[in-house]
Amino acid sequence: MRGPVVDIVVLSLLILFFGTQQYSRPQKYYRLWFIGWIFILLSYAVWAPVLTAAPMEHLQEVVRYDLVLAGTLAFLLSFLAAREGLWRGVAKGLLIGVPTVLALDAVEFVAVPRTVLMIAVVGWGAYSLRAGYVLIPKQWRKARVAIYTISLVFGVVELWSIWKSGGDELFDWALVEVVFCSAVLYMSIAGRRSVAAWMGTFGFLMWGMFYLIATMLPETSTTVKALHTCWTLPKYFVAFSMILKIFEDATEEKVRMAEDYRQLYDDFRMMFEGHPNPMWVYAEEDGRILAANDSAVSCYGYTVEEFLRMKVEDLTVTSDAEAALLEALYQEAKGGFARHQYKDGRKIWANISHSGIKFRGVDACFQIARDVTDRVESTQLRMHQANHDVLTGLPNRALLADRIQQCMKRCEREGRKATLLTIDVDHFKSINDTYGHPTGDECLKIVAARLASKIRQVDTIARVGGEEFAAIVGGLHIAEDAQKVAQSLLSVFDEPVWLGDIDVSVTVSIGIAIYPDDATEAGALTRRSDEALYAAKRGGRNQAVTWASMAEGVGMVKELGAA
Ligand code: GH3
Ligand code: MG
Ligand code: MG
Repeated sequence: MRGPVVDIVVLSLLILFFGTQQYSRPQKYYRLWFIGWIFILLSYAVWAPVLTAAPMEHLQEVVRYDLVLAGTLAFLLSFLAAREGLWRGVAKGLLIGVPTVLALDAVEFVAVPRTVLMIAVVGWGAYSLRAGYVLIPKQWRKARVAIYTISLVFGVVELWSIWKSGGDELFDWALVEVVFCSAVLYMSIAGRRSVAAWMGTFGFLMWGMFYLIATMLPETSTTVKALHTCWTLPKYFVAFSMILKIFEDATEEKVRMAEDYRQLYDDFRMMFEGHPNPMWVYAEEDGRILAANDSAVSCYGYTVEEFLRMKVEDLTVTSDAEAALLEALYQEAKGGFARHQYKDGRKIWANISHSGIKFRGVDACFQIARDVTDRVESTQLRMHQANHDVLTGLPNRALLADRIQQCMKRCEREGRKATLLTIDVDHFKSINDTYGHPTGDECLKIVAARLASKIRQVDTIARVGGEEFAAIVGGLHIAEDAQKVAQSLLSVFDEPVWLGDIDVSVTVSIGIAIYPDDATEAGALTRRSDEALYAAKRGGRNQAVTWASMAEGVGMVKELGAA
């Protein structure tokens, strides 16, 4: 065995290290270092057995040199690994390199004509110059000049070596060329501030110098003998520099990531602080506000310190009847609505978007509030308009229909009765004709207000036609209660209606239908109530008639005194 086993063991460990690194890291050059060290290890393994037979010894020599060259080429390429077009360049290199290497290998066994070797060397040199031009980044100006110089000088030296000795030392020169080029590129890739770069450059230079000296001096010289005792040293320098580079990369990455995170944090902080809408973060557990932005401070009127002492529910007005109503209306809307109160007491409608987050290690909720008071109020107005009469402000026929249904259901549940009263102003046409339409309108408003004053909040009175009204009154124990209600409605016109400077005497006629006695369904109940109204009209007006009595042809309820 030749060469210390310890080198092979150490190289194997190195390969293991680079193998794991190239696996777990994105840097492409780690992969080429891994491959490069495998070649170097193989060159040692091939060199280890002592062979004596001439052809085998030559073969061993040739293979060993090929492997070292392949290894150093992998290192050289590793420094250009991030370059685009590298693999195309490598393919072309193989196209020229493989015949060149074969020609150089053949020298060991046969007499290769000088012209063939010269063509191979010139091809190799031309390729190196071209590859250097394409693959070395433009900004590495010094590196380019150095690589061109090395390629040219060694090209000439190699040609001279062929001329002088038939190319015996060609392989050594080619190796020194590749290793020197690697030294130049290592510094370029890692930069002057990298200890790894200095160490690696030094290692490659030393590696090249060892070969250079061994080639130029006779094997028997003491210098060469001394070099052989520490032959692996430059390679360990290179290997150690590569390990160092991996650590440098990791540190650099950590610093960069920390910087990125800081930048990201600053950006988000700025977006939060400067956002035009009020925003805050509160703890999921107890609603404590953990952060609030500038807009929240300026809109809501609390300082940040005050916000931090508050809970999110402190912003909400809870005992607000409207809130419940609109909450129900906007249930489907994303995020929902809330009734908020500013520090100065003003109330707003806020559209709230929220999302769960982790804030300083706490389960929290992030909210954005948009003031949508105008929108909500205009919707509220639109909804009111859709269901109410413009002149009197009373519910219209559509809303009444809804309330009749609700009332009937409630009464059914509670075992109570309800009454539908249809009310029509008597001879209203003549009021119009006498005082004019506008005065007629004023009169209708007063009529509506007087009727409404006798209807409880839970019941409903609606304007269902020109001068026709209808009231649904629930919760009655007996049918006769309906007549009492009708009576109270008739009595509100005991006093004449005062219209500016004229008093107008107004009476109404009322038709009464009872749920569930007269009808159990809204349409029928309405029809019955109408029929009763016409009976009241026919019977002389200013009275209330129940449908039941009408059907029997008796039982008119006359307004006391007025009849
Ligand atoms: P009666 O009901 O007692 O039989 O007599 P009437 O004069 O009230 O007759 P009817 O119900 O048929 O006429 C309703 C009148 O009410 C006709 C119309 O000019 C008037 N009217 C309807 N809507 C309005 C309104 O919005 N404003 C005013 N000023 N008048 C209206
Ligand atoms: Mg009328
Ligand atoms: Mg009418």
